[in-house]
Amino acid sequence: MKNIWVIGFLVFVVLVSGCTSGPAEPQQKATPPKQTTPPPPATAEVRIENFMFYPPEVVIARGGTVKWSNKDTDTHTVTGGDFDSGKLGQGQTFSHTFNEAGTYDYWCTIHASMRGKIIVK
Ligand SMILES: [Cu+2]
Repeated sequence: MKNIWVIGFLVFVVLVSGCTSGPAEPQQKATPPKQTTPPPPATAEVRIENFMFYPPEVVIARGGTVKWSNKDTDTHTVTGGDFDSGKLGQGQTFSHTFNEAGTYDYWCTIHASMRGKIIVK
């Protein structure tokens, strides 16, 4: 009767070693869950309202266009290092396309406290 156990043990050893030392199969590596961060949008809109740019920070894809709309009755500008809307009256809009990745700070030349940022990825 003891032999049954020995044979069983041997079978077990063979099975286990067969599993671990068999032909190398492509290893199924446990991949971490894919990041589901959506790509930045190609366009974005910024409202100029109550002497603020909203949202104050916008992320867009490279080659994307941002459109600003002045909702205030006061005149504002959208002015950055290499773009300038000039004076925007109430209801006027300005669009700029960003072809280079980077961070673009901009402001209103009339109201020093008005600042915004475009991040191009
Ligand atoms: Cu302004």
